[in-house]
Amino acid sequence: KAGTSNNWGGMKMSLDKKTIDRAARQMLERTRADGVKTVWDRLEAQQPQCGFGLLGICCRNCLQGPCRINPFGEPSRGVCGADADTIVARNLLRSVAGGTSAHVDHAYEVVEALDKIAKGQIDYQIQDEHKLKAIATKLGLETDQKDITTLAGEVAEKAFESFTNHTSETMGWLAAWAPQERIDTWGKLGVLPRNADREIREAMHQTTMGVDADPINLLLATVKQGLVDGFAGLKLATDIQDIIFGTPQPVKAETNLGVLKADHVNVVVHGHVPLLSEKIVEWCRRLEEEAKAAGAAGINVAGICCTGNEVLMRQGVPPATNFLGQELALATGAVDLMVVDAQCIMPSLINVAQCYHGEIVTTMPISKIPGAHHVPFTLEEADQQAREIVRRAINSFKKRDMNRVQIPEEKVPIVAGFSVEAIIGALAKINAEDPLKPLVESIKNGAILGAVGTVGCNNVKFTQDLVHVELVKQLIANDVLVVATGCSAHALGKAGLLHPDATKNVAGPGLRQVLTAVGEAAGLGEPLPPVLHMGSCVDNSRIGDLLIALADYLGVAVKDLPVAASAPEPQHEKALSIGTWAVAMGILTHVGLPPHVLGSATVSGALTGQPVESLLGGKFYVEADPVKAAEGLINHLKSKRKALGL
Ligand code: XCC
Ligand code: SF4
Repeated sequence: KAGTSNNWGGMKMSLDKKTIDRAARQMLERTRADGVKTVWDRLEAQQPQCGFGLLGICCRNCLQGPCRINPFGEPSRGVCGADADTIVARNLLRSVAGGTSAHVDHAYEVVEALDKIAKGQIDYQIQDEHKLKAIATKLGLETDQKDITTLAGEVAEKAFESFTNHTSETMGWLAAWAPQERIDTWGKLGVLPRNADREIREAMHQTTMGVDADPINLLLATVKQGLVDGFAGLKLATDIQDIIFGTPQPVKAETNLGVLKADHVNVVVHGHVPLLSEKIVEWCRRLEEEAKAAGAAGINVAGICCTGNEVLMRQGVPPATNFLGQELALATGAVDLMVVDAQCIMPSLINVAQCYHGEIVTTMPISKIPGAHHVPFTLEEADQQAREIVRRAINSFKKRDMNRVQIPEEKVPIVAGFSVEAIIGALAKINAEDPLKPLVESIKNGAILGAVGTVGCNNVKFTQDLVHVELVKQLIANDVLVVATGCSAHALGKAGLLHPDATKNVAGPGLRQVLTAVGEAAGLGEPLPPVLHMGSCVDNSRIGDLLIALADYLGVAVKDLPVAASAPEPQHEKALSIGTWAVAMGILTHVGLPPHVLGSATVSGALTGQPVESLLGGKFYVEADPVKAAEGLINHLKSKRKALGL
C-alpha cells in the first residue's frame, strides 16, 4: 500500500518497494548484481529491530543499566525506578538536543567565519551588504556611517551572544525575530532559551541519571530545545550564510544522477555547511584547465543532501540525489571524489567507493571515516585545501575505469532559489507598494487554500521519495501552495514538481492561476513552480520568516494561519528538533513516522494531542499514508480558514 513503511526488503525486496526514483532503481540493480550492500540491505539485516528501542523504553544513561521496560507488564521500572514515561521523555529530549546541537554547531561555524572576515583573517567576502544591514538594524545596531566590516564584526558579536552569554536574558536571535505573541506564550511556559550552549548543556544534565523524572517537565525542556534549534541553529545559520554567500535568487538547474558527466571530472559535495562546498565549487571552476590537461572535458560539480541545496540555491550546482541516493551516486563509477563535512554522511560510502571508484574526502575534525582521505579544512587555509581536494579529484579521474562507468539518463529540470527576498521580489512585480498583498488576497479569496512546507529527510523505512511526492501531488492539486527544503525538495525535484510544467499539469486551477499571474508579472515567461524550493534544512528558517511576515501583515498569530508543516520521511535527530520548533511556532506538523515515543502514552499523547496544542497552537500529526496525510492537512487548512472567517 502506498506510503506505508516499505517493510524490510533488502536484497529480496522488489526495487519498486525500495524507491520510486528510476535512476536509483537502475543503480540498485547494479549493486545487487555486484553483491554490493546498500542501506536497504542493511535495514534488512537489522530485522527485527529492537522493540524496546522502537518504543523508546530502553535506557542506558547509567552503568546500572541498560534497563528496559516491559510494555505489557513487569518490569515497569528501571533499576533506579524510572518508569516508561520518564525514560521515553528523557530519550526524546536527548534526541532533540542532538539535532539542535548539529544546527547550532553549523551556525557557530558560519558566525566564526563572519567574525574572521570582519577581522580580515580569511579569504571569504561579504556578498550581501544589504542583508547585513537589515539584520544589524533588527538587532538594534546603529548602521549609519559604519563600514561593512565593522558592522559585520558587531553582528558576529551579537550572534556569539546567542550561543554563549553570562546573563539569564532571552537568546538575542530569538528576541529579535520571534513575534511578541510567541514570546509571551513561551515565557508563560518557562521555555524561553537563554543561550544555545547553556540550554544544550542543561538538556544533557537534565537527562542524566537521577535528575529529571517528570515527563511533562522534560517535554517542556524539549520545546525549549526546539526554540534553540529554530533561532540559534536554523535562523542564525541562514542569516549569516546569506550575508557571506549572498541571498538566493531563482535559478534553473537539473537534478538526478543524470547530471553526472562521463567525460568530466565529477566532484560531489555532500554534507551541510557551505563554507566548504562554496570553496570547492569555486576551485572546480578555477582548475578547469588542469582537468582538461588530464584528459577530461572539464570539471562537473554536483551536490547531495543539504550542502547540495546550498550550492544549488546560490551557484546553480545540480543536485545529484538526496540522502538515500548517496551510495548510488558512487555506484555509477563516475564520481571521482566525494567531499563531505558533517551530518547525514553514511560511513558505508567507503565500501561502495572501493568497489566502483572514487575517493571519499572528509574535512572536519569531528567527522572522520576509516578508509576516507582526510584533508583538514580550515577557514584560514580554505583556498589551498579546496585546491588540494579538487586536484585529488583530477588525479582520481585519471585512475577511473571508463568501462565501468554507468550513469543513468534521468535528469529533470528544476527551478530553485526561492528565498523570502526572492518571493517578495516576484510579488513586488505585481504590487510594488504592497508586495504581500497579492499573495494574501489569493489566500483570502480561496484561490490558494493555504500553504504547507514539506521538509526533511529520506528514511529507508519508506519507499524512497514516495511519501514526499504523493503527498505533495495531492496538496498542489487541491490548490495548496507548497514550499520545500532539504531532501524533500530533492525528492520533489526528481519527480518534476519544482518546475513550471507541474503548475500547468498538476496544480489545481486556483493555484495555477495565481502562479501563472506572478510568473507573467515577474517577466519569467512561465508560471512559478507549484513547489517553491526554499533551500536546505537550516533554510526552514526562511519558511518561518515568511510565516511571521504573513501573520504580521494579517494582524493574526502564526498559529492562526492556514498553514502546516510536514516531514514525510524523517530520519535524522535534526528532523525532530526542526519539527519541535515548528510545533512551538504554533504549526501543525505532520510526520510520516513517529519518533521513538510510543512506549509512553503520556508523551506520545501529549505530542499529538490537546495538551501540546492548547499550550502552543501546534502539535504533531502522524500518518504514513500520503493520501490520508494530504487529506488531514487539507482539513486542517480548511479549519484554520474557517476560524479566520475565510
Ligand atoms: Fe539529512 Fe540535510 Fe534529513 Fe536530508 S533532510 S537526510 S537531515 S540532508 Ni535535512
Ligand atoms: Fe536504568 Fe535508571 Fe540507569 Fe537508566 S538511569 S540505565 S533506567 S538505572
